[in-house]
Amino acid sequence: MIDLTSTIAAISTPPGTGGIAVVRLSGAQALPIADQVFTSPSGKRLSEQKAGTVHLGSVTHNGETIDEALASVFRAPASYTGEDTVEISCHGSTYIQQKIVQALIDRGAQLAQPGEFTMRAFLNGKVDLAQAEAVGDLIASGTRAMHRVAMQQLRGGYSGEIKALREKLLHFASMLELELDFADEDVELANRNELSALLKDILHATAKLTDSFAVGNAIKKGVPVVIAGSPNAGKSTLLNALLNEERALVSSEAGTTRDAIEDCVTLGGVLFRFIDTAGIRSGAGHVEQLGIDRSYQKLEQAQIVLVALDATLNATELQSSLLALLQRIDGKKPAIALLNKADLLGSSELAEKENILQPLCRTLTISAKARTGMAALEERLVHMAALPDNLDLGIVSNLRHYEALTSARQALTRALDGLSCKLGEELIAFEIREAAQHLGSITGAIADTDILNNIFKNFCIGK
Ligand SMILES: Nc1nc2c(ncn2[C@@H]2O[C@H](COP(=O)(O)OP(=O)(O)O)[C@@H](O)[C@H]2O)c(=O)[nH]1
Ligand SMILES: [Mg+2]
Repeated sequence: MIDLTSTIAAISTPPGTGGIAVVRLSGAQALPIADQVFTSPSGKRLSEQKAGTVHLGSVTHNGETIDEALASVFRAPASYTGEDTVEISCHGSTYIQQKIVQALIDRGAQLAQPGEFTMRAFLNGKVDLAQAEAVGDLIASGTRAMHRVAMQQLRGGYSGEIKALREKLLHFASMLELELDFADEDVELANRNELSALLKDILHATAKLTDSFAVGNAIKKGVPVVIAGSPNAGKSTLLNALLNEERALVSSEAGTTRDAIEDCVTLGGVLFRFIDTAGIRSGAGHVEQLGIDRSYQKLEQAQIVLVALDATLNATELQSSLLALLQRIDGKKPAIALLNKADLLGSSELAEKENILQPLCRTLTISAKARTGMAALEERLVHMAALPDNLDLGIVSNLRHYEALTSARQALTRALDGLSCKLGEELIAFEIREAAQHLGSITGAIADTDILNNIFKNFCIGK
């Protein structure tokens, strides 16, 4: 069970030494506990101070002065957690931080669990569950797009829409259930045409949200860019150049890369996940063939495809190599052909080959080994990964939400099918309630302890 009666304390700033650190204390006993360790020169106790005030004083424990610090006083419900809260800003020595937490625990506080402050904010109705999760995303945001998506979710995002959809579903479910009570009289409280139209609307709205997950997930986990091409084209060298480190094994022996290697890097403010694949060729041995199959799978997941080509090959070989890959992706994904190993060719020969490839696919000339042409490639990638400008509403980046929405869609589809083949109202009501339950799990209208523990265990302590 989740216990809200205790008063919890933790260091809220990152572990280690810093200029200052913040120790947070929240719960019904926050002020009385703080009074036992914090003294103002005026002698006035924190529990006598107004909400939203900050006080300079000393922190003492067992007769020893630990620090000169600032204490901020918040009172329920106007605090992050919705409870009485004291935040002590102290000097950032790890010794001082730990001593202060120890002093608070000795006076009756309990050490907070990861994310417990935010969990309390949720349980006390300060934020819904999707907003609480957004706090974790906001802290983890390393790019502008991640920050924007987390920020819109923190501000309510699609929570309002989901709450409204859920209420409509629950209304219709109860109408259908009420009809059962009048089964003999054959009344129809829930208009079937209206219900069918509503289900279609809701299905459309949830589909829009689940569709946005491709973008949301790319923002969170990096835009997936697959590097594909024949063996020895320089794919692994290119991966290393893009990541600016020696991540993948490079060898002149064909078929060295047999498994996909991937890593993330931020370019121009966008997080990319580059995926190096096994070179695609016919006549490969068994293990290499498994790698090639993986390459095809990875191509499926790609948002952008880089086709590495060895510029020393003749024009016909280059063309057929590029065409084979373009056929694979079937025009479904944006691709860039990379005429690699430019350092080995004269400029006129290079220009000639580039002209041949350009009509098939946008082509850039690079040397992955000498790292030339990389700036133009990066610029192109950033341009291609540009996010929609109307990001501000309804981008789902949270896997839990995506799964809940997908389950809701399935239940809604079953309900619609049930309506069209005139299934009994109790079965339709059951599906509608199921859809409503999945929607409710997103905002936390329905949330059990396991779900909560699962969500908040990934938070830092002190948040
Ligand atoms: N001269 C030159 N050699 C390169 C370039 N890129 C890759 N290579 C070489 O080509 C060979 C195959 O490279 P690798 O990255 O392992 O190719 P992969 O099989 O496509 O992953 C290695 O010997 C690399 O050093 C380049 O831009 N210029
Ligand atoms: Mg390789």
